Amino acid sequence: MRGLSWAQLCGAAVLLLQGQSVLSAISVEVNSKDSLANAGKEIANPMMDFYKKNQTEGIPGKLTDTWYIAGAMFMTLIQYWATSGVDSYNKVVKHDLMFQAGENYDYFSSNYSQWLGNDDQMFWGLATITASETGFPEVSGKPSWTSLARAVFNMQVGRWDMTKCGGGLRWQIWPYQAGYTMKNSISNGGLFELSARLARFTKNDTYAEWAERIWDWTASSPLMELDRWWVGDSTSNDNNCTDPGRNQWTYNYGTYLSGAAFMYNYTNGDEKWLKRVDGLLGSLLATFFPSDYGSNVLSEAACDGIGTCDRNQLGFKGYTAMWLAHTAILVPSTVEKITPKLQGSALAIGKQCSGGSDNLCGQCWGKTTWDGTQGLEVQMAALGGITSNLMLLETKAPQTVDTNPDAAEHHINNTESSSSDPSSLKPIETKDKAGAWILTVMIAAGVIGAVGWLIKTQ
Ligand SMILES: *[C@@H]1O[C@H](CO)[C@@H](O)[C@H](O)[C@H]1NC(C)=O
Ligand SMILES: *[C@@H]1O[C@H](CO)[C@@H](O)[C@H](O)[C@H]1NC(C)=O
Ligand SMILES: *[C@@H]1O[C@H](CO)[C@@H](O)[C@H](O)[C@H]1NC(C)=O
Ligand SMILES: *[C@@H]1O[C@H](CO)[C@@H](O)[C@H](O)[C@H]1NC(C)=O
Ligand SMILES: *[C@@H]1O[C@H](CO)[C@@H](O)[C@H](O)[C@H]1NC(C)=O
Ligand SMILES: CC(=O)N[C@H]1CO[C@H](CO)[C@@H](O)[C@@H]1O
Repeated sequence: MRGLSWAQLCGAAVLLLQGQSVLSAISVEVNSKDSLANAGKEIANPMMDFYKKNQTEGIPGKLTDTWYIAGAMFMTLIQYWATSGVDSYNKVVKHDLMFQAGENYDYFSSNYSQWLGNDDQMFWGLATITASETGFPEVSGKPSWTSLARAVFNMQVGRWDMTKCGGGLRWQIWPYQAGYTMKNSISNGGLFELSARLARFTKNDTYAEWAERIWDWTASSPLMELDRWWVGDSTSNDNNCTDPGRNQWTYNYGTYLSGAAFMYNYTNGDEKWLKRVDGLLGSLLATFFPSDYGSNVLSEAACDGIGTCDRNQLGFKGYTAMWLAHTAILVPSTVEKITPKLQGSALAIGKQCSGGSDNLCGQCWGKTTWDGTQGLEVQMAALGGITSNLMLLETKAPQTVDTNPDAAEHHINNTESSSSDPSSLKPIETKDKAGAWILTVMIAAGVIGAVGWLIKTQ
């Protein structure tokens, strides 16, 4: 049979595929601010619809069954506004981000504090330092965004735990929660990143000293292996933190990488931090840009290809993309490595966001058609991926107090930080574990009131 050649057939198939994706995908030109800003809007609009529908408690900034995700979403929206100029979401972000600071302006409202982990509170800290770095408008009559970030920092370093594993932050805050017996990377890496960003923004060395301390402890623990720049997920306090949880997540690498990038820039180019940036960047790129998707598309490799990411995991790629962009900006020698990876990811996001009539995004950016997932978290991740490319086009580096004096740090009085001073807690010995457990719960109850029932049930 003579007819169409293979080349013609393939050409026809490609045309057909391209035709389909053009019809239903979001158009993305990686070197055009306008194109990226528009793509961001197309992604953020449905995200905000999910946000409204999900505020089922009717409380601003409180999503059903989760608290930190709204904070992570505000972080993403602030970065998007700063680089796109699209300010249509600012009013709600400004109001709801401040609202959730709570009665003590420390993102530890008694509504939620009895079940929060350190990583939950940390995300709000990152949202507020992002506000300071981008010059997001302050709320008059309220503490500056930096002051809120500082309150989170101060509470968290107050929980630095010398009773197990020579230091580190526990995952959970209260002994009655299972994660209290673990130290994990996102809590420690998140506080490391927050410290580094506070240091660079405020130029206050207290934060830099803590960044050094958190890095050094992490590197001495099984959470990080420096010889291969490997970051694990968690480690158990029993056995003195000798066993790492081996799951690989983008955002664990992202926090340590971006924190190291802020420290490199803050120290005006300390070689020590450059080595850490280069090491972690190498392993992040090797681990999370799989060749299956052409090596330039970010993947939550443990779950997005098989479609099993949980609600939390769906969001990680967006944060990681923005932290990669920070790295490219603050450590100029990395820009050539990072740019093609973020550009490839944005192009892939354009194709993946092709679900339904309003181009909903799915979870696996490496797949060229919508994979069927929908919700606030996948929209947020896609917005982060687009925003990371806007950040690369932005000529202004993250600000400091010199250019944004309105966001200077101030002290906020709050009662919890003094009463949770860890030096007032004795190390818990095995023999008096139960007694100490109840004592600690009582201290907790004294602080937050809401856990009184736990003692009664003993
Ligand atoms: C705490 O819960 C109360 C009662 O539902 C609500 O009115 C208040 O707005 C909540 N505060 C925060 C910070 O979520
Ligand atoms: C526990 O680990 C820390 C560092 O991770 C170390 O400094 C300490 O000596 C260890 N303690 C024991 C009893 O092994
Ligand atoms: C630096 O930050 C620490 C921690 O928030 C604070 O206690 C100290 O007062 C700050 N120093 C200055 C000069 O603001
Ligand atoms: C810090 O970041 C700025 C902004 O991108 C950059 O111009 C500067 O070169 C960086 N500093 C170092 C030491 O690389
Ligand atoms: C903070 O607490 C200190 C000591 O209790 C007090 O002197 C100061 O006035 C308080 N500041 C504010 C703003 O409430
Ligand atoms: C009412 C509503 O939209 N609920 C959604 C809140 O968000 C979760 C996670 O994305 C969805 O599973 C719910 O359907």
